[in-house]
Amino acid sequence: MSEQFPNIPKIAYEGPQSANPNSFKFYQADKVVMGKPMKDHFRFALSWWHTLCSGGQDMFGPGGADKSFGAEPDTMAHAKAKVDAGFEMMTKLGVEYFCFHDLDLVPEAADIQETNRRLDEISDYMLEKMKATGIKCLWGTANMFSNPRFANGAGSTNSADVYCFAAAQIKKALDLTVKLGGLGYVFWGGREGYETLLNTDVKFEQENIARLMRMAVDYGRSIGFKGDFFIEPKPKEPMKHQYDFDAATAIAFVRQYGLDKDFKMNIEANHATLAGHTFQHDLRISAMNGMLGSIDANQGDLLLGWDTDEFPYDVYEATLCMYEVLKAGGMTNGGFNFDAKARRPSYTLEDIVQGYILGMDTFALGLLKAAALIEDGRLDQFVEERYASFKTGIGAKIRDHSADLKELAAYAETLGAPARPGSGKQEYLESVVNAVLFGG
Ligand code: XLS
Ligand code: CA
Ligand code: CA
Repeated sequence: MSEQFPNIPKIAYEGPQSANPNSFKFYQADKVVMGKPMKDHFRFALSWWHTLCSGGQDMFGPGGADKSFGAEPDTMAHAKAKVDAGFEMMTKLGVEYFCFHDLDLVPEAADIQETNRRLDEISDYMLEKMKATGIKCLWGTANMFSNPRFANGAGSTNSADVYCFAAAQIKKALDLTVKLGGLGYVFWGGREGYETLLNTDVKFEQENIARLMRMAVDYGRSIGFKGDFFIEPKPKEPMKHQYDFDAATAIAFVRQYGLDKDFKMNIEANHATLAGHTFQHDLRISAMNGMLGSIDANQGDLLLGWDTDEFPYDVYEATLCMYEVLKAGGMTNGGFNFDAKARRPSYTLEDIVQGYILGMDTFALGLLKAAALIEDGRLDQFVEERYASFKTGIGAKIRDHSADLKELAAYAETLGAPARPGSGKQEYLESVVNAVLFGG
């Protein structure tokens, strides 16, 4: 089998001074940070769809990236060539995991039996490669949004037949995830949402999504899937209203329908910002609810306002992300999937490799700086002191539920002029972040 990236060597750490574009400047897989090697903090994963399938097309024209990998597109030979290329790229980058949709792996056939046969064939081939390289599966999922049959959603469709088709895809995607030893199974809302209330029964649609998820959990557990199910929130695109808007909405959903023992959140940076939040916000909301499951590591462009899925280079964002991850104690079955693509004008395979290098270096730097922020301790200390009035006296009584509204009102009457809460010191704290990031 011919090499797909003959000009790309195994990517090694050469340090920040290196001028070699095909080297890591900050990512050192085995460097121990806060008690764990870098690679174990991350479990970096390759996204099959962006990396091996998409040619960079947009609404105005086809992409310029050639993803044929020397084979005729839409054939099983091409599916295998993508496996070869993917494993070559992961091996060269030291990326130890991958994520996939069922239909990233093989072309969809006219009927589900033939599609499933193709999936069996390709997953046998992938298993061989996994055994030979030690590369593992982070999570699997089903593409229930591209085919026009899913125009009105999958779990939220108005058609019972389409709903059953979605069930068949989920069943097979779970079989594949278990076969490949995947740690997680993702539900991204896809087209689970609506365009207009004039034709939509929102309550029924949400109940139906929950029923499908419950069936997926029951089936997954029955075939030995021990990992986590993830919901990946996104506020819009492709639908105007997506039901899994953000972490808070998705957490409320899994609790409402009794799915919270099996589901956690897969937080994507670009989806959080589309929801009008920071990436850090959705991570915090997930973590404080014990639901920080996994991360889709990318970034959006705030000037554009759609899901641009860029390789992350913003070190501030990566630092604040890693700050949340470290404080949460890491993720059990999760990792950092680069749901990211090179820009359309960056159409060579080398550009993609360099996208991964950029993303891995950005997060490595983020990890180092987040660890430094925690070690520095000033942020933690400030927050601790900010709420100190709740540790003693009337504040302690509020915390332990031993005071009622009358007692608080009586206490307030003894205070005279209204108390002020103390400065939030945001500017000072931001300067602490800068000092830790750039102070050497
Ligand atoms: C699309 C999503 C998708 C999920 C997996 O916006 O990011 O790629 O991660 O279905
Ligand atoms: Ca996205
Ligand atoms: Ca994603």
